Amino acid sequence: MPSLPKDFLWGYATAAYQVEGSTEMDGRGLSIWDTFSRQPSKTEDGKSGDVATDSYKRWEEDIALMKSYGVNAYRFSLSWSRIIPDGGRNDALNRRGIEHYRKFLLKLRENGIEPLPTLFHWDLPQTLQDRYLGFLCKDEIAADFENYARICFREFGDLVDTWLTINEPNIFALLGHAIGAHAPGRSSDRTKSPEGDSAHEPYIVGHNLLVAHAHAVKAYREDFAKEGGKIGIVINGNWAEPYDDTVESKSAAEEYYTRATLHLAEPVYSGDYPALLKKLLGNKLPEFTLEESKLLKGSSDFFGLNHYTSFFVHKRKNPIPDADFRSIFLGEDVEETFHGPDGVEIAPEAGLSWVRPVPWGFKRLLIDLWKRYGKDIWVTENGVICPGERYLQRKQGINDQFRINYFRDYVNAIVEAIEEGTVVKSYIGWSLLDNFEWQEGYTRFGVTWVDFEDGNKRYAKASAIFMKTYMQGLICS
Ligand code: GBH
Repeated sequence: MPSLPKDFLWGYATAAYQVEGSTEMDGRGLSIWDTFSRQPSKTEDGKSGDVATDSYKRWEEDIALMKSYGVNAYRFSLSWSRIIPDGGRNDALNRRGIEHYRKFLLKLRENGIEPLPTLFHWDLPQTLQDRYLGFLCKDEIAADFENYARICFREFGDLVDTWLTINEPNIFALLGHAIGAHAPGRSSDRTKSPEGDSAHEPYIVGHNLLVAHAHAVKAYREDFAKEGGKIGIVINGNWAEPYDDTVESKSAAEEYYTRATLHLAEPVYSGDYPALLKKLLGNKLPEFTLEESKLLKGSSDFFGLNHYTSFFVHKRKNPIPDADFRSIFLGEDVEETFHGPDGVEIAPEAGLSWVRPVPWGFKRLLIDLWKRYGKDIWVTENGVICPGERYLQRKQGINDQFRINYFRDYVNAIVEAIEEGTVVKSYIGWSLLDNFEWQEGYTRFGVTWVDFEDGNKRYAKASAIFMKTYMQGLICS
C-alpha cells in the first residue's frame, strides 16, 4: 500500500568533517575540529577526521553507491574552510574547493539525487575562532557567516533547491561550549579547558547561531531566491515522555522538552524564546533586539528535524553529579531515563548509551511540532547503532537487523503521523557511511560498512538493501 507522497524525498546524510578526509588538500584551511581532534585525549583513541571515509577523493564512488541504494536525496555539508580557508568576509576564496563542490552537485543531479547541502555542520574555520572566539562574538560571526552563505548561494545556487543553514545549534552550543566534548572544547571544567563558562556561554552561542542563521536567510531571500527555492535550519529534538502521571513528572518533561528541543527552534518561528524558558533562565538568556526578532520570525521555510531517541523524564531523584554541565543546559531539576516506572525499559539498548529505538516517541514529536508551528517537517537525520556493532567483524556487521527494525519502525511512525494530518516531506537516515563520530572516534552509524583497516572499502549493509525496497514500496509512483 503506497502511503508516502510522490514528491517525498528519502536518502542518507553525512557531514563534511565526518567523511571527507583530505584535510590539507586543494587549499583547505583548518577548522576547529582539526585542531580539537589533534589534541591528545579529546577523541576515542586519539582519532581525527584526517582520512575519515576518504570521501573528498571517493565522491564518485559514493554517488554510485547511493544510486544503487535507490535514494532520491542526499544530505551533506559544505566545508567552510574549503571555500574560504580563513573564513572571514575579507579573506580569499579558494576556487579549488568551490570547483569540487560544483562537480559534486552536478553529478548528484545527473543521477537524479536531490542535494540537501548544509552550510555549517560544526567545522568552523579555526582562524575565526582565533580572531574573535567564533560564535561567541555576535556581530563578527553574523557578518562572516552571511558572507560565506552568500558565496555558496552565488556559486552553487543554480544546482540547489533546498538549503539548510546550521546543523543542530543546540548541540554545538552545549557540547562545544558547556561540556567541552566537541570543538572548540570550551567548558568551566578546568581539566578540559583553560577557558569557558558553562553556565553562560551555551546560551550566548545558541543565540548567536540563530542570529547568524537569520542573516543568511535574509540574504538568500533578498538576493538569491529562485522559483521553488527553500531555506531553513536543522534542530535536534528529543521527545520527553512524563515518567508517570504526577504533576512533578509532567512539569519536568515540559521543562526538559522546552530546554532540549524548543529553545533554539521556537525563535525561528515566533521571533522569541519560549515563555517558560525565559522564566526558568531569567537574565542568563540573551534577549533578541527588535530587529533580530523580526529577522528571525519566519526565517525557516520548514522544520528541519534531526531525531534519534526519546526519554522518560521526571523530577531529579539523585543529586546532580559535580560538573554535570549537561544539567545546566537541560534543567538542573530534571532527569532523563530509559527506565520506566514499572521497571520496564523504554526500549532495548542499542550500540551507544544515548540512543534507543522509541518510534512512538518520534510520532508524538512529529505531531507536537506540527501543531505548534504548522511548518512542513523535513526529517534530516535519524539513525541508530546496533548493539555491539562497533566491535563486530564485517561478515556479522553487515547483517544489521537492529537497524532495519529501527528504520522500518521510524518510517512507519512518519506514515502514521501523515495519516493524522502532519506534513512530513523527507526521511534522511544517518548515515550513508560508517564514519568519524566526533569524540567517539570511528563508529558504525552507516548503511554502508566501511573497512577502516583496508583502504576504506565500502560494503552495503542489509539495511541499505532493505530500505531500497521498503521505501520504493511506500512512495506513490
Ligand atoms: C547528530 O547529532 C549529528 O548531527 C551527527 O553529526 C552525528 O554523527 C549523529 O548525530 C550521530 O551521533 O553528551 O549526552 O549529549 C545527534 C545529537 C548530540 C546525540 C550529542 C548524542 C551525545 C550524548 N547528538 N549526543 S550527550
